[in-house]
Amino acid sequence: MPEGSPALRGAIPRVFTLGIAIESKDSNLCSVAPSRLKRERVISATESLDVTVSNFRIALLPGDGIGPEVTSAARELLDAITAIDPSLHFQTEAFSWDAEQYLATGSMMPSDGLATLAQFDAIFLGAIGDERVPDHISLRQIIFAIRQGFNQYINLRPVKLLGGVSTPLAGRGPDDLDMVIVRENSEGEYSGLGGTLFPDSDDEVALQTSVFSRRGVERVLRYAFELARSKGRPLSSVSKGNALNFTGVFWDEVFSEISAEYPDVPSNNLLVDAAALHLVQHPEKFGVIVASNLFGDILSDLGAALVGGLGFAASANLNPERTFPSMFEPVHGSAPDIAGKNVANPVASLWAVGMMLAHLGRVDWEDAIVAAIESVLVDGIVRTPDLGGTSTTSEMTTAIVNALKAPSA
Ligand code: GGG
Repeated sequence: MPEGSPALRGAIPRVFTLGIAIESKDSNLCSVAPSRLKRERVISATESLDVTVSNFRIALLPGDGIGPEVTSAARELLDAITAIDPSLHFQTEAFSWDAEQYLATGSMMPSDGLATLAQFDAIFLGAIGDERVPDHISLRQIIFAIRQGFNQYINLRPVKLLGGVSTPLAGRGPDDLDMVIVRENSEGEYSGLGGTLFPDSDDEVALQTSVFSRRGVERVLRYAFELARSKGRPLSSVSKGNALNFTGVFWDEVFSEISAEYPDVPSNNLLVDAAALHLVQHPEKFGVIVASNLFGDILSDLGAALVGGLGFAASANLNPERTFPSMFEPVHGSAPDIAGKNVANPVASLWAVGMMLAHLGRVDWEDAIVAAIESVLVDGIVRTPDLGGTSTTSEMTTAIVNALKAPSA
């Protein structure tokens, strides 16, 4: 089993003293090689390997728009977990790395931002995006900088219809819509490489370079196969080899090689356009979907639409080797039209907290959080406006927190 495979998820309790070895003061965050920031795991002489420390340090990046509101919901949930199980403690620290910071300093994140975050066990991100800062700058300077800088090459996005939520697909229910999208998260179409020639002229040219490395494609495919095997579900690899004659063909070739290592996992290879069609027509056929950065991003929004909207789309940016902290976020953006009104659906944010706990070794708490969310949705009394209700973000968060039960032993 390769290192960092899903079967190892949660298998590394915090029995380490995390010493931090930071060498970089590089101001170009994207160019900091991950290895220069990595944490040294040092087991001190007095520590025993079977001592589990349950104090987790969580960096909070509320961001812009509705980000602070959904991050407050996440914080409330963490407090509620500690109230139920005092042996689980979360020490949070919030950083105002947002549009205001950009306007004041010219950067979304300080030059030592990654070095600061490297000291945490996990990162929670609310939302990024403000009309005063071009999106390609704000996203690149914080979300992509963290994903690439911390080698978070897996982006997990569950697509699961919960009880009490309706799907736009006629005649379909929760049994038909239960899958996970594994999106390559550090290269592909979002590598950030490219340039422009002859700007502001009739000869203007823009180039955006897709990067598909053998290491990058192999590791995301292996991760997805391990996940499919652990769940006993089929795997669909999504690409576009008939049009992308270099990168698409390469992805398909590597998929064919890796699939030979997993003869027990039923798998198929779909063109991205066909995948979009089949997701709507036959969602029950999908278990795990693996795709490059762009295709995974697009299909996960389609998936969100099938299970109630972006308010239900949670995600985990994982560094499976745990050399760096992983980052957890709702998929939705900053939604400036409803920012500050306390009406955003907090479910994606709370579900992302569940994914964070699973990564920190407490998958039982992820299950408990999703169960609490589902019980509130099935009751149908407390609902934010995106679900046709009139409840506030705070009311829905409190209802979910009140429904939370300790995981069964
Ligand atoms: N909640 C995180 C956020 O603000 N996401 C905005 C976004 O567009 N992200 C792009 C991506 O996930 O690649």
